[in-house]
Amino acid sequence: MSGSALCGICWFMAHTPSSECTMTFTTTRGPWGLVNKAGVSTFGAEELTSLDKYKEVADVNFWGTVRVTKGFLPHIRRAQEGQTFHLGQCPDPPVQKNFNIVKYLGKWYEIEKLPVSFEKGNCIQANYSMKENGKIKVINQEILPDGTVNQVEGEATQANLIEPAKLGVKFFWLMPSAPYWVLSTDYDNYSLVYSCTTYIWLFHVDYAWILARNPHLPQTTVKYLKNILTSYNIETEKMKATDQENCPKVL
Ligand SMILES: *[C@@H]1O[C@H](CO)[C@@H](O)[C@H](O)[C@H]1NC(C)=O
Ligand SMILES: CC(=O)N[C@H]1CO[C@H](CO)[C@@H](O)[C@@H]1O
Repeated sequence: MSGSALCGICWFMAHTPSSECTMTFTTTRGPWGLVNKAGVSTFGAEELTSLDKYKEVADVNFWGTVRVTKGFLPHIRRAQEGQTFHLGQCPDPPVQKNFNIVKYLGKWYEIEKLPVSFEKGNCIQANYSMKENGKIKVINQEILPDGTVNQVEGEATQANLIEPAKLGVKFFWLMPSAPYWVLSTDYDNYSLVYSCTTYIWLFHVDYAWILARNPHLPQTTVKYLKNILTSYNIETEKMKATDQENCPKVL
């Protein structure tokens, strides 16, 4: 969910600062997007910092926002664990040059991702294919802990042909498009995908995925891709491997 999508909520809370409202969001687990019903994000250490800290980062005009944010925190805290949450707006790392969407289509396996969700699906795979309307069909599949297959279909678009590696992906028509930026790919072996969401102008949450054409990717490649993230000041410590062992052939 993007910052703009939260505006209605901000407005509501700004105008009713002491109100208790329980909000449930249907959100996707990043652009990789397996649907879950959770809150929006987890707030970590920053949540414990004083209001003065927010004062430093926020313009005076943003005070309403800060108050809203503080009021908002309890509602979103119970959401996904382990998300990488930072003060400030999203970074703007460079993306894959001369990105070729056609070479990128097909099947990808999720090797590692940031953040970890408490929902531990495994065998997470995606299949990208071209639609007649020029958009990209996205099919994500995972095996849930109870053994059932969860499949979600979405649509990706290249919003800006000057930077074709910056895609947007959505899984429901009313959901705002989430960024899906291909930072680096060789098309045949690996892809490094980054996404970031700014919440209420003050915070951002990083998402990153290492994908591969095979269920396994050499550690040297994984390390190479993590170093790219690190070089853009994107934390990789919380990345977790996706289990791709003993996956059924149906996927
Ligand atoms: C990917 O999706 C396309 C279009 O739905 C389909 O034709 C193709 O067989 C799929 N590929 C795999 C590997 O599932
Ligand atoms: C470095 C590496 O693993 N390269 C491989 C990428 O994929 C192509 C096509 O499958 C292989 O030929 C390369 O060896």
